[in-house]
Amino acid sequence: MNHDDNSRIALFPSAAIKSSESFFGENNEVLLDVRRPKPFCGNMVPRKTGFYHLAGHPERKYKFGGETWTSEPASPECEEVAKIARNVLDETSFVPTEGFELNTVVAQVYDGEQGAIAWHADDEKSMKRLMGPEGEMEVGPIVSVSFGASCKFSLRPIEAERNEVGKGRKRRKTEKKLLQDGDALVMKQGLQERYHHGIQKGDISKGTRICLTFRAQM
Ligand SMILES: O=C(O)CCC(=O)C(=O)O
Repeated sequence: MNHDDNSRIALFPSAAIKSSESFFGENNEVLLDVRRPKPFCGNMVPRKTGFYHLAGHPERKYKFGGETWTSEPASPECEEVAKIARNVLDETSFVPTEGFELNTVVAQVYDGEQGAIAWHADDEKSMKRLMGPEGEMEVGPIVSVSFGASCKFSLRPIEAERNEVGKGRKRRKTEKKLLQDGDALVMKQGLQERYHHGIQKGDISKGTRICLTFRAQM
């Protein structure tokens, strides 16, 4: 599969060649169990979130911003996208590791240009961790598949880097990746410990965007 790979992420353009309408119906009615998180600092959260477990796996919990979601069984459409996510992961440099399986899905539904998700890492305690090259445990790879409106996905190091020019002034360089309908993105093992990701306000185009993120949870 054609993809753009670097040490942190791999992007697979059009991995889900069926459009969002054929996966989710014209009104995305298959993702009925999404809910808007509680207001944060008095502000409405500009997206809705759902959480599902894949076939053959038990119910699990997802925590974000002090809130907990209990998984529902994934819809057949989600299961279909899960196959794509697993295929995509097989195409990366990830070596299949015993006991590591994508088993849950976080769905984010963004209402167009106001949609956003704050800087964060998917590093909850429940995430399955694998041994890293230096002997430390790291969150395993995570695969997201985007549908509908396009967005710029932002990534920046958690630790500030020394700015050689600015004599010790610190900078954190933000990298942005364009994600379009049907694109899959792999956040590789070890990324969550070193980088935050998010989508900034104004970085989603008009229309609804759905992102399904496939994770391995304990
Ligand atoms: O919508 C996206 O592409 C990112 C979603 C995300 O970061 C998350 O669900 O934790």
